[in-house]
Amino acid sequence: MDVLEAFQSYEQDALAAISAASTSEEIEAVRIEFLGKKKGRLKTLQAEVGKAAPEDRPVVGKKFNEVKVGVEEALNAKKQELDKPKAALSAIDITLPGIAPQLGKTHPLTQTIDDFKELMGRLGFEVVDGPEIEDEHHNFVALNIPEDHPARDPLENFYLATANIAGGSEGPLLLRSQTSTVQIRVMSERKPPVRIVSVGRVYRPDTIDATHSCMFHQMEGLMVGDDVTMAQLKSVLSIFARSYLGEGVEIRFRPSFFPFTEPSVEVDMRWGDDWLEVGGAGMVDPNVLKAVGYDPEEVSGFAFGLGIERFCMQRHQITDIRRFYENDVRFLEQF
Ligand code: FA5
Repeated sequence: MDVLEAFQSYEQDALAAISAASTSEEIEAVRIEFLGKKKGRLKTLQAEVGKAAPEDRPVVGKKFNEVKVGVEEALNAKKQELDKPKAALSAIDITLPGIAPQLGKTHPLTQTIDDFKELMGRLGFEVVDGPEIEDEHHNFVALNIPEDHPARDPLENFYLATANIAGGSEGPLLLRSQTSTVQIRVMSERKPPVRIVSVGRVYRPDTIDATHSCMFHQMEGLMVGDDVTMAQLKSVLSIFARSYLGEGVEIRFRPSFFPFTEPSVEVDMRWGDDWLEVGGAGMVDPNVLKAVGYDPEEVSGFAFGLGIERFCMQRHQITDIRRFYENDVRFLEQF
């Protein structure tokens, strides 16, 4: 019977095409070709069933249905297989809560340092760097600190048990005890006017308590030029303190002494019922200007050195400086 042969070749062609299809698009093309309602090859076969002799019709009709169902099933199975990635994707439950990645944070002192640099930049001060390992010339001599001054006592400093490998100067090396060293480095290299700040670590063998550490940070400021005055120093420090700590900040300038400034002040801030010293400042001493080759008759300048930790403590109501160095994430993640 010709029609049965036609069924067989249809079935063979269809199954071969189904197994050859490798994408959803291809399997859809196979479906249209072999099972399509309008022009598919099945439609032609169906017409053959109608043409069969009446006595053959039950057999032909049954065979037609078998072939049709077989091809449909094979096609659906293949389609499901090809659609699988999509099915797997839709099995992801997007309503489940996610796992939040733990983000790192900047240390509160680093945040303060960044804020300081930005604020002073806006006031027209250039940010410069200086080395933490220093010689006595930059840490003491050029700063007008005489040999017998208590600040030069070996027990008050971290001297290094190493030869002077820095070059350019004689004598022992130490970890700098103040950022004022950078004043000397900058003025030795540049002609006035100078307007810089420098932020960094300093080291002193102080007894550690709630407001003292043996390693801490300072921001040095220096402005030298024609007619630089104490009034300008006070307004720069007041503007700076108000910008960082808010308009309500209570600060005072207390007469003091530093070998490298004259007159000198200490800067205090309200600390509960008391005051906390946050920095030292003053007009650059003529001896310092001379040591770097400037003429004190021509230029004047002011300088200041602020304790970064103490400003940060003020801002965040931190009552113990040791918190900064304990690496306790419960503390650090609050900033
Ligand atoms: C100085 O270091 C001067 N070089 C400041 C200066 C610069 C004066 C320029 C004049 C002109 P003093 O030793 O007072 O000064 O320290 C300055 C600030 O550093 C202090 O006010 C305080 O805020 C901070 N500081 C000092 N010692 C410690 C310490 N052990 N721990 C934490 N902060 C400290």
